[in-house]
Formats: sequence, C-alpha cells, structure tokens
Amino acid sequence: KLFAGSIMCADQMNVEEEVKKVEASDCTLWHCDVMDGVYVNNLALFPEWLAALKKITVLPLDIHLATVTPEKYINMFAPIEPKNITFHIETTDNAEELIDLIHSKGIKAGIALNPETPLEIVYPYLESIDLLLVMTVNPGFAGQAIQPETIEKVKKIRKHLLNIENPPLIQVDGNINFETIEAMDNAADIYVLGTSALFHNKDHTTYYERVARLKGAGGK
Ligand code: S6P
Ligand code: MG
Repeated sequence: KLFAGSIMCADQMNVEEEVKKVEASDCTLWHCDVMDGVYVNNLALFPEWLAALKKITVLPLDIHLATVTPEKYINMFAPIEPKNITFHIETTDNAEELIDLIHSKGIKAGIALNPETPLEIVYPYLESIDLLLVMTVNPGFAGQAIQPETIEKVKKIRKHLLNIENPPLIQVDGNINFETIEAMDNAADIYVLGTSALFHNKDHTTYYERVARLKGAGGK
C-alpha cells in the first residue's frame, strides 16, 4: 500500500522540517487539499503556496479539490504540474469533460465521492480515471471520526474493480490510522495520513516509525 501525507495537517510554521520528516518516512506523495469556502466551510491551500512546497520537496503533489466549479481550479493548479488532480463527482454534471481537461494537461485524473454518495454514480467513469478517492469523512476538516459505513464501501469498490479492465487506484481519506486500515482489510491502494496517524503529538515515535507501523496493518 502507498501513503500520502496531508500537507494541510503539517505544522504550517515549520513546513520545511515537516517535509524532511515525511520524506524520511515511506510516504510517497503529498495530499494537498484545496478548499474554496463554498463547497466546504473551510479554506485551504492556494497555487503559490503549493508552488513553494514543490520547490522544497521531491515528492509529487496529489491535489484534492474540495471546491465547486472544478474546471476553474483545474486550470488554476495545472501550471504547478501536480501528479494528480481529483474533483468531487457531486460538483459536476460533466465528469467526462473534466477528466479530459485534466488529462489534456498531462495530469492523472481522480474522482472523489463523499461518504453519503452512492458508489454506482462513479461506475461510468471507472475506465477513464486514474484514481478513485473514497472519502471516509465529509470533506472540510481534519481530525474527524470515520463514517463507519464507508469501510464496507471501500471493500465493495475493491471487489467491483475486479471486473474493470484498467482500474483506477483506490484512495481513502479521513481518520486513516492503524485501526481503520485494518478494518478496511487492505482494500485501498493509497492511504491519506493526517492528524489521526501522522501529524500529532500523541507519542514520541518518528514519522518513519509511524508509517512503518501502518505498513504492517492488516498483515500486508
Ligand atoms: C478533509 C481532507 C483530508 C484531511 C485529512 C486529515 O477535508 O480532505 O485530506 O486533510 O482527512 O486526516 P485526519 O487523520 O486528520 O482525518
Ligand atoms: Mg483530502
């Protein structure tokens, strides 16, 4: 399994130090939440900030747009050349066009869905996307408790993807920690790590040790 550190959860006044600690761990990606204050009641991360992050890190950026009008933000963030851009299926009637727009910029395309959004709504796009982000909390804030029914949802999509020729990677985001990874039975490919498992002061372990322990969750 792969791990992505959620940069909005890092100590914002010590970003360089946080970047070094995360890079020394087995995280291979930065999960970057973009929040517009409209789709969610919070604001996070703007293009210049992420461009500055890119200069000090070797890890690729994975942008999660928690915004309305995703096309506007795809165009806004494409110039910083992230690896992935993910938009919410709830925010568009034209997912195919957004996927094409992202791909036209040489970026991998992801679709996110909220805990209460049924999986079936993304079925038509599974062969065109690279990433499926199954939200395990409602987007907007770090530090929330998992919505328990999302655990079955992740397992269900894993099974469904067995029938898909070129399946996307499954990403999970929200309250990801040792227990929730075990409960998911390794059904996801990419685990977003925030305040629950990585950026916290609950013990004195290093980030390297925290991620190493998560790697062993579920016995795989
Ligand atoms: C939530 C956002 C997430 C958070 C992450 C934090 O709106 O999409 O990416 O950054 O959930 O993790 P945690 O462990 O604090 O829930
Ligand atoms: Mg996110």
